[in-house]
Amino acid sequence: MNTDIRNEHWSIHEWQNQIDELLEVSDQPHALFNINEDDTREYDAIFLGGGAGGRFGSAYLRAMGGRQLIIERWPFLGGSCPHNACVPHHLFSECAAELMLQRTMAGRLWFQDLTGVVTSIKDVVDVFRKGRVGPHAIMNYQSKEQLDLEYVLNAEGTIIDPHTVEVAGRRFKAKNLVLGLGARAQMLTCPGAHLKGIFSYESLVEDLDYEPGNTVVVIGGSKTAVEYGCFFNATGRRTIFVVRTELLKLIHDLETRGFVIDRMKEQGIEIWEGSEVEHFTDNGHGHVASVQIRTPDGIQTVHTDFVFAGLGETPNSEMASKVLGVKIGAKNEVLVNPQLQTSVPHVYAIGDLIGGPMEMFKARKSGTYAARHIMGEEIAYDPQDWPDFMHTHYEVSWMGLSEEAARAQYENIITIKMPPDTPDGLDVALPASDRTMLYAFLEPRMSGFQKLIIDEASRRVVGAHHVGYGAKDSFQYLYQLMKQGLTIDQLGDMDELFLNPTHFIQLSRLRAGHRKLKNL
Ligand code: KPC
Repeated sequence: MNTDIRNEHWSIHEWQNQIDELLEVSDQPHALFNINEDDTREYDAIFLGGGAGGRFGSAYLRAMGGRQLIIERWPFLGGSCPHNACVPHHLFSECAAELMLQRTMAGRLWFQDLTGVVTSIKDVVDVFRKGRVGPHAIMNYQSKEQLDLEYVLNAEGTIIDPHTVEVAGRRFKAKNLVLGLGARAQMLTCPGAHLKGIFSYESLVEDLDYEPGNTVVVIGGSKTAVEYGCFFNATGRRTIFVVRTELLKLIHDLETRGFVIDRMKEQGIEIWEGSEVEHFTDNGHGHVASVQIRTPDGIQTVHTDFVFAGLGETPNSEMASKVLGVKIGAKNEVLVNPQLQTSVPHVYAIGDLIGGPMEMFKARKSGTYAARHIMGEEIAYDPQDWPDFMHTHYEVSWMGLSEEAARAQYENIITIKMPPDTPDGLDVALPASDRTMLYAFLEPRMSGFQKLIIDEASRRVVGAHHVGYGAKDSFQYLYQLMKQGLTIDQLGDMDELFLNPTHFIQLSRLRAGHRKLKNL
């Protein structure tokens, strides 16, 4: 069944009800067509996939006067972010931060004693599952009523050729095809990996239908594994990370990484590095009962009914490779040039489909850059470096060089740190700001860590690192300034919103008067 919704003008709440219903009956084909049949122009582009890349690319192309069409298999636009990736992970990370505060302050002020209390994982997953159609509905409403985009939802598009896609019994033609088919969670392959109770970020929010027991095994040592693992730990469960090499290699600054890992260990997290899962055993009903793990000290068996695999993602490049013959890289990613063009004329690829970094900014930017190229602009996009972040129980943000890389690259490096290097170590009441005030006063070693890295000769900021809360927002702007050559003097001349999470402006001002810079 297909429904023409061009003349429907649903409110966000009405959209929520529609999406809820369509998600409930996902086995019955029911496409929603929002096509402007009055527009007789040929489409400039079909965006196959309505995630962040397809949506932003479409909006940009439409804004430039072009005609676009999005074809999306889910009943909503926005892709994996609001459905099973960034949005749930931020919800879980916020819970981890709240629970760590609650547990740390237990028995003091108004905080309840949570000693021995294990809080529900399933309840939080249910909160997400119930609420996620809210953002979904906003994406659909905004795209139709405010951005005037054309789209087909809730139907899988099939590529016919570089100019043609078939969806729900109709064929659409365009001058160009933009592939934004996303990526999927990498699966384990060892014996028993098919058992129930072994989750990825995708299956967790779809399939969790029981309350996990008190032991969790997390496989992987990078962003997804750590972000979910810290939440499970914060609920009061024994949490073991099984990491093939080392934990959190993506945080290059060793001091920052050390602070992050030490605080994870303080929360009771067990980190088994140099270790790999050999197999899982069945409890007799198709559910995981235990995990056999090869560690540097021999085989260990952990009894658990709940395993989380955070192994990274694989681009969904199969259809494009098979039907169109687009060239694929070693990690299954569709290869593109700086204009986002694939090896096949008139076929572009954007977002997670083109490989790492599988981050929102790249999905959105690559979509808009492809649109601009299609509309005749000269552009080049090469996502080489970017400000980055992740969550443990804290928010960790970084940009530019690590201290080690900066020292290798420049003759003299100056650092400005909080807490400073003193015999007191971390046990001092700074940094302190929003969401770290209670730690600063009651558990100072937990109040965070921050470091600014400056090339002495040019006085330029070349790196910054932050563990605490609220710095992500400043880093996305600070990074632009850093790329433009921001000096310690210019940073110190800014007006800070006191108390602010990074303290960098005030500390730079204290040192900026020195012709010969010193550490602080
Ligand atoms: C939190 C949020 O922005 C919802 S998910 C975004 C999807 S999109 O706007 O298409 O990048």
